[in-house]
Amino acid sequence: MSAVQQIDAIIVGAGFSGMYQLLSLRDKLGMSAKVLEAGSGVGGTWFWNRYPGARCDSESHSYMYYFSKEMVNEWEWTERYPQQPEILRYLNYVADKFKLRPDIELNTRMQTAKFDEATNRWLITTDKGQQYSAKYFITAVGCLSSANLPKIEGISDFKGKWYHTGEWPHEGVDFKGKRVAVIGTGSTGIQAIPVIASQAAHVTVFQRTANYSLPARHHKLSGEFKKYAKEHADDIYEIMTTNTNGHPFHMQDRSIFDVSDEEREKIFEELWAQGGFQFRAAFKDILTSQEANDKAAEFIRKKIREVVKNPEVADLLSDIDHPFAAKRPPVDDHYFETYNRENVHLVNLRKTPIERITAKGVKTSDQEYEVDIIVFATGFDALTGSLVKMDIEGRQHRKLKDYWSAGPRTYLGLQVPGFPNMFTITGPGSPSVLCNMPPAIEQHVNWITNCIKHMEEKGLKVIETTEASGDYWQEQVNAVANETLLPTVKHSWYLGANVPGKPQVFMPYAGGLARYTKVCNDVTAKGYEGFQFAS
Ligand code: N01
Repeated sequence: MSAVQQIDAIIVGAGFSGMYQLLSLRDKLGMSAKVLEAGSGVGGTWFWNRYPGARCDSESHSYMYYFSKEMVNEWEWTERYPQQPEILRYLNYVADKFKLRPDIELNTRMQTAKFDEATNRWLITTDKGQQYSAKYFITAVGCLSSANLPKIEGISDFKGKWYHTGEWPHEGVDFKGKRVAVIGTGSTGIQAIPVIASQAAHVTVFQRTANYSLPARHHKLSGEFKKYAKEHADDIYEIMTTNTNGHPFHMQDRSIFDVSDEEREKIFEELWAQGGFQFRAAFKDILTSQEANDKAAEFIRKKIREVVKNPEVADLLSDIDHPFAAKRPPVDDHYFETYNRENVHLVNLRKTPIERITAKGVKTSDQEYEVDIIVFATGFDALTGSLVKMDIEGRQHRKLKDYWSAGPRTYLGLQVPGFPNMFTITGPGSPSVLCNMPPAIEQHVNWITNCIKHMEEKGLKVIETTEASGDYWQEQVNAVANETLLPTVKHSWYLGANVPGKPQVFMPYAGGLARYTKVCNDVTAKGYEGFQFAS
């Protein structure tokens, strides 16, 4: 162990949130801060998720920071939806432009973070033997970064290669001539399957739950659009930060029942042709009224049946058991069309569940599928997984993983009762995954930075939230979720239901970014209501 280094703040994670938090504390407040990052490069989610077809399904001009006008003008996206390598290039450009690298420790995993009640400081250790004493401890670990590998018996018996999409090898995977199994048809599987199918000899897709997906209609950005996005950056940012999902378009202020059947069909057709999440924003009640949702859902089912030529396969793909967008809807590039390929076979796990992995492949209840490669597109231990994996200890030796054993408890998704001076960027209880992430991250980092500025100016040593605030916020999170159809899906990762044994609590704040921002601003205006300070 090396000597303890005194520092103002330790940040864990060098993705979108950690890098902006570093920049904000260091360059805006003149504080000392360091980012600890387990990966060998910056980028967070976009450093790890390198599976074939990995893209963002937010449009590129909205999937970026807006805090620097110069950067918005300088950076040029090439496609409507950016691919993983382009996003990673962007984040590396940000690290270079703002000279962040000297304060980012790569290949360094935080091991323990313990709050010392005698000094009101966090003692943080790393796997490299470093020790830091920091006033502030900020987690920037992402919401979808702890890979969920299902406990299917026999994985270690498999003689071929297997990969989880969230921990994809940097050198890539050569699928040429290979028989491939893909398990999982969430956003990731739906992005990866068409690309793998175009390279492999044969692909068997193991579907447990059929999923809606919206066409992306990817295209290269025209010079005209790039110019428009730069010239209208302020307006675009205004739209993103004053709506529900942080996207660069507003939800239409009309009910699905305000229009005739013909008019509705026309609107859906136009948005389907346009592609992307605008479809979800066509009517304000798609996610709040089951009857409204049924209309949108039926339109998508009809589209699936139109695209997929084999009626049995079309039935399997369109037999969807939950409301549209109540699980995170994927955006795809010819996903349903892929099932018209000769080399793609769909297995219905609802009828024939996986029994085990064997030396040769995947054994379901009715047959063994021999494959060379298995791809687990099985998602993440979302929102809390990365946080509880870390050894974080607050007041009176309270361990985060114990405190959250019945589900996460936070105030505003920003702080946890009993964990003073610790902030959780996009923590559970904030809009995070229900939003386009960069504006949600900027809002959180700005709030945390302003709070720290306030503390430094007033000479305050400690900020912490209370059990009562945690209870109050949990009620708010549940109440706004219950205004929507989101909690009706019992097998969603929003509830933690995808990880066996995980407590099932609705985790993100479903009230939308604009409403949430107002709540945070009101809390500040009322002298940080719900937090306590000590000097
Ligand atoms: O994970 P998921 P994901 N046996 O949990 C199946 C974001 N994202 O990585 O639905 C068989 O959604 C599981 O089946 P079921 C985005 O927020 C963003 O796809 O549980 N199957 C499901 O089909 C997204 O929502 C982008 O029945 C098993 C799949 O695996 C989030 O990441 C791109 C199984 C997992 O789907 C997670 O998406 C990609 C088992 N034992 C992802 N266990 C962007 O573009 C699980 N499954 C920004």
